[in-house]
Amino acid sequence: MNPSFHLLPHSATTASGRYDALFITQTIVLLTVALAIAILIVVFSVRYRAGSKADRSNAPTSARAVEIAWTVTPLVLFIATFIWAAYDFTQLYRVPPDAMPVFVVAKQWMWKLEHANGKREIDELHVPVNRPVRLVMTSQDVIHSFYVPAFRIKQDVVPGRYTTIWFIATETGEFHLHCAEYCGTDHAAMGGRIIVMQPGEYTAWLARGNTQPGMAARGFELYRRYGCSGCHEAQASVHAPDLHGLLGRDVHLSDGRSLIADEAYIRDSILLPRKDVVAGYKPIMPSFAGQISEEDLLAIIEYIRSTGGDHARASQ
Ligand SMILES: [Cu+2]
Repeated sequence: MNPSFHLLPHSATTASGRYDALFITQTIVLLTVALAIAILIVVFSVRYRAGSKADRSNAPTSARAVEIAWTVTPLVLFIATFIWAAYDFTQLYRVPPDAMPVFVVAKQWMWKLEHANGKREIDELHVPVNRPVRLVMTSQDVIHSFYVPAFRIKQDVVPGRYTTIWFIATETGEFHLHCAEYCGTDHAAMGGRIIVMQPGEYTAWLARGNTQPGMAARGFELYRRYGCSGCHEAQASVHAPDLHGLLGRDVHLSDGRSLIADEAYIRDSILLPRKDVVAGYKPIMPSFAGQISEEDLLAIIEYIRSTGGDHARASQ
C-alpha cells in the first residue's frame, strides 16, 4: 500500500512508521470485527424476521466451540495490540543518551525555544536531521500541547512542571507545529514550523548571529546572582547539598524516599524546597517561587548539567 495517499499525514521520524503500523493494524482489525458483526446482524434479521419460512426446528441449545472461538480470538487480538502499544509507549520515555536538549517555554500564544548555546527562536525550531532531539517543555500560563503531525509527537506542556518528548527526524524540510490544547483566544494561531537541516547547515545556523551567552554560562551567572553559590559551594558556611554532577544522580531524601535527580527535581527544589529535602540536611532553603522566570530556571539547570553527571537521563 502506498502510504502517501494522504490517509495519514507525511511521516518524517524514526518512530512515525511504527505508530502508523499500529494505527493501521488496529483500524483494520476493528473494522473487520465490526463488519463481521454488522453482516451477521443483517443476515439473521432478514432470515429470521417474523413470518419468514426459515427452518426453526432443532435449534442448537449450546455451541461450545463457537463460544470459545468468539471469546478467545478477540482476547488474543486485543492483548496483542495492548502489548504492541505498550512497547511503543515505553519507547517514548527511553531517550537515546546522546539526545540534544532543546528547551521550550509555551505562553499565550507562542512557542519560545532555546538551544543549549543560548540561541533563541520563536514559533520555529531548527534541528539537525538523523539526530535525537529531546524537548524539555513547560508553560508560563495555561496548558498547551506541542504537536507535530509529521513527527507523530504530541505532548502536553503544563505550567508548574516539565514534560519531555524526543524524536529523530529522518528527512530535511519544514513541518507544521501546532498547539493541540485549547488555550484561549488565539489558540488556533499558536503554530509554527520545525525546520530539519543537514547537520553542517544546522551547526552554521546555530552559530549565526548568536550574541547570547550559552545557557550554562547564563545559568552560572544566575546561580551566583540568586545567591545559590552562597550555600551550595564547598567553601560556603551554610551546609547545603553539593550540586556538582547532580543531574542523573541518585538522591536519598530525609523522609526515606530516594529518586533520580532530573530537571523536574531541580526545578521543584528551587521553587518548592520543602518537597524533597535531602537526607542529612535541614529544610532551611527559601523558596524562589515567583522570583525566577521559566527561562532562568532552565538556564540554572543547564549550568548544573554542565558540571557533570549523567546528562542523558530522561526526566519524568
Ligand atoms: Cu496553546
